[in-house]
Amino acid sequence: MNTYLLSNSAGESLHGDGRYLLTANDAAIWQQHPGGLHNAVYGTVLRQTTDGETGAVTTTDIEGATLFMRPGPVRFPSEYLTELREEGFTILDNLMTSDEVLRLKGDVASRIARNEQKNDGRLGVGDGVTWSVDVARVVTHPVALWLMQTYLGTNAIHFCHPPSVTCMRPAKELLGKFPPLGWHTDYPYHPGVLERERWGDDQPLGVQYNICVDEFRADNAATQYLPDSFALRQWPTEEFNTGGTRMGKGVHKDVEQMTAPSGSALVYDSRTWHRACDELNVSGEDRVAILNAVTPSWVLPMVDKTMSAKNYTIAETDNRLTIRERKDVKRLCHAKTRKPPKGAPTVKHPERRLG
Ligand SMILES: O=C(O)CCC(=O)C(=O)O
Repeated sequence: MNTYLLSNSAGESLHGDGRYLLTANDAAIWQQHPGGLHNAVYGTVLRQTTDGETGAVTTTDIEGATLFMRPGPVRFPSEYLTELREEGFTILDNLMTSDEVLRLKGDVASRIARNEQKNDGRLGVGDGVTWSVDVARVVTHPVALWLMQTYLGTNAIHFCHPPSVTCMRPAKELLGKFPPLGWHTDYPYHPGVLERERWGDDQPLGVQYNICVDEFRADNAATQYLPDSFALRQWPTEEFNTGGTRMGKGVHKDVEQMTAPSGSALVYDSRTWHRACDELNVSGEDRVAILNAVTPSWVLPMVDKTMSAKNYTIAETDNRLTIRERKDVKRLCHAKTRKPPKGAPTVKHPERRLG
């Protein structure tokens, strides 16, 4: 289904009951009907007028307010949540428009133009929110935030490292090889970080939000994963990390790849066994993605975020965001870690590396 999100100039999402909220649930999803924009949850109908000059922005009159319209997800947010709860993984689609994708890919290409590593593996392209409005906008997407907050059982969430734009270079030396290792679960489900006995808690402590700027395909190293492995509640076994990954064979017989359209995101429980499979980028092209490790905001981040917060104070991206997006960048990327609630699991000093 074609859906839309409507927001006010502050960037808050209009819900069918007339409320503007910071995140977007089912009631923030609008569909085009002959009489106007229809809200399936409340039955509300809004008349709309299109801006004839740009054709890009449609405004709708609700009690005199001007609203901005952008494409919404294909399904209702609650459907992604159900899938995430049942399967530990969902693909949240339509988070970036094709214009945003093109612009971001151009920005990434110019930032890495002089990098010597042209093949075999991922390049980190740094703290995206400081140089790209498109990165800041997609990491604060209101449906994604609703989904992750609801899954983690708290509105107080944060990112455990600055949003990390990565570029997977085409394989060359690695072509046809089966490198060992790489299987892991994501932060805070790292050995020595979270008490082992708490990995099985029903309330998850981490969700990964990896935005596929490029389409993730089998031929450009879409992330490998073991379906349903989030339910194992343990670090991958040694044999999983031995002797290279041959999908469909031996211990890796059930391994699949997380294929997803450009502009969508892989959202998975951080306990999912998965691996960056550099050797499978046989496309001859770069594969761009934005990685985010998301937890309740009392969980210690993986890296010290103070320098990133400092850099952001002079970033010109901030002026181009809505008030709501700015506040979200601040709380997700730059705010201090909160105190743990009573009874919270102990999270030890994290390893200083990306998962
Ligand atoms: O880039 C990839 O395909 C893998 C990403 C990953 O391993 C992670 O986010 O932990």
